[in-house]
Amino acid sequence: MPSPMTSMTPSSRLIALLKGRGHVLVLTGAGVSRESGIATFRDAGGLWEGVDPMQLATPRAFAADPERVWRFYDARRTHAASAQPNPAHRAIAALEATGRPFLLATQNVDGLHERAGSKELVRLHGSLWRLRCTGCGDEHEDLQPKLEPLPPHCDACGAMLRPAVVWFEEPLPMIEFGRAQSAAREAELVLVVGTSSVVYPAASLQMAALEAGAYVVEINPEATSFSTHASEHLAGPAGVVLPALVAAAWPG
Ligand code: BJW
Ligand code: ZN
Repeated sequence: MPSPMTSMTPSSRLIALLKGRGHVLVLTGAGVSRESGIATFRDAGGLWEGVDPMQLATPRAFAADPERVWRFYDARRTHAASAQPNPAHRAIAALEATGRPFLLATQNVDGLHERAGSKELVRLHGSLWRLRCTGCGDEHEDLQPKLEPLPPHCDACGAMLRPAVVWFEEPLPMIEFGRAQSAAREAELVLVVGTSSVVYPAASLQMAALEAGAYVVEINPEATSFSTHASEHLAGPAGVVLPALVAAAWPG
């Protein structure tokens, strides 16, 4: 396996692919929202620091202590509601707006891509802004950050509501993951932005794209478990690297 080019400067191949008309898939993780002030999971100071994720992000944890799990998600809803999309979210929306075949598959649940204007988007791990009933299965949008009292209950059947996010040991939404897999097979260019690439099956998409022949570029200030496989690694924050890529491909 050849080692990837690690650099702050995009290659001429990447700029040519950006200017072209081929399918583009963008895969994002928590790092893309870091510059909006939203913590990642596994970096220093991240959401999992000093916390066992299995005590917060599994169906078993929710069954054992729904109020604790809800306090975690309520705090994140409150924080995300006051956060703003950053230049990385906007650059991804600008790339889509060039009108080429495009898909954004995000692991993020914060809603910042949508607020930046992304339209062709699949949410692999659900949304902080959707609630699902543990009794009747009804799912609906709820944009108010603070839910009182916790845990909230279903108006229709009285059972507990849960955040419609994907916890460990739960399957990803089939249609959304299927769209991302198809895009990984068809894409000419894949940008993997701000993810540690350790959570499966989301992290299988970048490998699938490589195996199908795509040029796969990782944008991350740190090396990850995917870096040695990437066709190119741009070592910098997404909010700097992505706007620079857009400016390089479409000057003026
Ligand atoms: C910057 C930056 C800047 C910083 N700019 N970058 C093998 C195959 C399949 C599954 C498994 C497997 N091995 C184990 C599993 C199970 C498990 C798994 O993957 N575990 C691993 C951790 C070992 N997977 C699952 O359980 C999944 N489900 C499943 O497999 O179901 C099977 C099944 C089938 C049929 C029936 C039943 C079951 C589900 C996974 C769900 C993950 N959920 C979470 C929580 C979501 C809700 C919430 O938000 O609370 O998703 S965990 C958490 O990790 C969250 C994230 O989306 C996900 C990924 O994290 P992400 O985004 O990569 O963040 P970080 O913090 O890890 O990385 C941030 C990166 O940003 C870093 O690299 C920084 O350097 C970088 N960065 N600043 C750019 N400015
Ligand atoms: Zn219900």
